[in-house]
Amino acid sequence: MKVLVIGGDGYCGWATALHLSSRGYDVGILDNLIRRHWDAQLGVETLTPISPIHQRIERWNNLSGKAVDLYVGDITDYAFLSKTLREFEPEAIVHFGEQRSAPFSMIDREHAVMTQVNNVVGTLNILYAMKEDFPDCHLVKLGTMGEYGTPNIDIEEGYITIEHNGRKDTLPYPKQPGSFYHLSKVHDSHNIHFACKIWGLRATDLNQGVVYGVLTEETGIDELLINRLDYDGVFGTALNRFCIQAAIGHPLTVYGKGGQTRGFLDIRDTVRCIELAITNPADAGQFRVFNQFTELFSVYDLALKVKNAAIAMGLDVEINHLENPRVELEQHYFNAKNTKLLDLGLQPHYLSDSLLDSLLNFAIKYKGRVDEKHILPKVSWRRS
Ligand code: NAD
Ligand code: USQ
Repeated sequence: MKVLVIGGDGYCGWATALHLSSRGYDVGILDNLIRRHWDAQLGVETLTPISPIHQRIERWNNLSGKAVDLYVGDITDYAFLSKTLREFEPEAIVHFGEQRSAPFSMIDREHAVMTQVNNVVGTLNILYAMKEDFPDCHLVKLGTMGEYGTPNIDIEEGYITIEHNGRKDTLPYPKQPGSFYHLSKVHDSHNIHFACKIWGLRATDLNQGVVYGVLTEETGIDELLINRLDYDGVFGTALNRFCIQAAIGHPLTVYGKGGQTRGFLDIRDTVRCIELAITNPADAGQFRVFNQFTELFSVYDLALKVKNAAIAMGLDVEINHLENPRVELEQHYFNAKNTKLLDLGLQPHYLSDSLLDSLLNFAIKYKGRVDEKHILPKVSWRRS
């Protein structure tokens, strides 16, 4: 099967492209490399020394004997996107190619606009290009658990059945996202749902939780295939950041009380979930939603797990409760369903001591590359 991985130079996309390639899929990567540019603009680098895209693809080709096509360009450029699809002729499109940081989207007006234009226009272009030339192609789109926010009732997978004034209907689950980035995902979901309804396209929206870890079977086999691992206050995410902070002896940065609870998953499960979605495509006209996470943790619980694992390795670690730069509930009910991918055969890698040890050791190996001034959060959600 021919699969185009949009955003294939990024954290989830690179791991997924190699996983699919090793499993025999005919993979193309489309990426405009803007993420490397944003890192440069912010003056940050991933913990890991990632090699240039041409070099990492060539290395994969040499080691695995498998070719991966590369298309460097921007999906907000419709002519480029449409030409690429006609050339590659995908049967499935996996769409990771968005601005994915909540803090980045909250820097100022310019970053909010840029995030929403990049994400919403990019996805809308994909929908039009599919409608024009590839109406049978299956779109596997990365959404986020943060589309739902933190409602005081159980979170279903995409839809909820409601009885109101004696009548009953199954409707899209209410959305209460917590940043202009998370809002862009809600806008995408609405656009995709509508396109499935009016044009009969088939799509799966994967509402993914926070991803952690760095090694997958494929990215771990050679240093030139190494994946990015962000630790900075803009692109770094909770568990990955805590492990890197522990490795350099920086107090773990829990925002506020730390009762914020989210869905989490190992990057080895991300790549598997994508494969499961591709091999079990949505029907024509169907807009399918899966919640893609394996476990729920509060931020404080994660910090405690990292602290304990680090102490057992002889590291000296403290937990700091920083003033929360975000506007979010710090103690709340959170119970989200996640059975659809399990039903398709996902066998989760649950967070274990051995994974924490391996991530901590990985962070120690590259700790010389950490620039401490980028650890504390600098972007505030508030007015002043
Ligand atoms: P990333 O920033 O590492 O990768 C995104 C890639 O998309 C980058 O290589 C970037 O250059 C590319 N890109 C962005 N805009 C583009 C455009 N207009 N045209 C072409 N390429 C473009 O992000 P990631 O962590 O790999 O996340 C991938 C997707 O998964 C995102 O949509 C994100 O919202 C979603 N997601 C990520 C996480 C996580 O914890 N990392 C969790 C849930 C959902
Ligand atoms: N947090 C801390 N300390 C930190 C970093 C984060 O307490 O050092 C807290 C945040 O306040 C928040 C929670 O941890 O309550 C998660 O924050 P995060 O930065 O780990 O993740 P988030 O901003 O939600 O975004 C990440 C990805 C995004 C994806 C999302 C999935 O960057 O692309 O969509 O996770 S989810 O959170 O389920 O929406």
